[in-house]
Amino acid sequence: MTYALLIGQKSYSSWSLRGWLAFTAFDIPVEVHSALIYGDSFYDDVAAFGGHRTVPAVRTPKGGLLTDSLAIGWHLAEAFPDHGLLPEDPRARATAMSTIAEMHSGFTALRGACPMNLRTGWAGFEPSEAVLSDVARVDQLFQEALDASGGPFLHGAISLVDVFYAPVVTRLLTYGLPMSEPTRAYAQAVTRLPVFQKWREAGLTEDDELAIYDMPHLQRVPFPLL
Ligand SMILES: N[C@@H](CCC(=O)N[C@@H](CS)C(=O)NCC(=O)O)C(=O)O
Repeated sequence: MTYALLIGQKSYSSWSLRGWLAFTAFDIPVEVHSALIYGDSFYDDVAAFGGHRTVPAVRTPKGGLLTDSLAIGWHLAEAFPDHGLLPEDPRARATAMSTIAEMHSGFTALRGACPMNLRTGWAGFEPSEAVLSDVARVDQLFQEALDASGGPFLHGAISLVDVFYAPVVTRLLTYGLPMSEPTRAYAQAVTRLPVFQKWREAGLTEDDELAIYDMPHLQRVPFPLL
């Protein structure tokens, strides 16, 4: 028995991207199943998998069920302690856990105003004060971690923190949000990751474009691959 993971559309489901990267960025085998968010049978498909109304969901080989990306990350870090999901150094590990939790429960203005869309970038987006405040905090977290680790990822080698912030990085890029130079270099490291590129390219071929993700009054620009 292996892990089974249920995800939504790759171009649009930011929590699914996190769930999938938590396996694939660390070479943990997983069988991937899909359900269409906004499709007529979405909730039935999630229930048939064993989940409850949202993706990602995971069935563990021992019969456990994880219905939340944070639980998936913590579970895999515990089950695969040698795969580098969290930094070894206790101080960096504490910071990493806090940074992940801050993302999971926060940045609501940024997340609300700038949905993840891996197909399209938007020119002319005017961020509110609340969005700019979220972006400034993200930049601060990135700069502090990169200063301490030396990069190229937040804690040196890729870890769960990068997994949780990958859809934040793409939002910075696709909505043209302000970034410091270290954050821009970090964004490049994330978008050049082969696992990220694999996910994005699969989304471009598999997913229908969803009009619900259109940004009225903004101009479409190609997705910025730095
Ligand atoms: N807290 C959850 C959030 C999951 C979530 O909201 N997923 C979205 C897709 S990105 C979803 O399934 N939305 C469907 C709905 O809420 O109806 C997690 O971390 O996994």
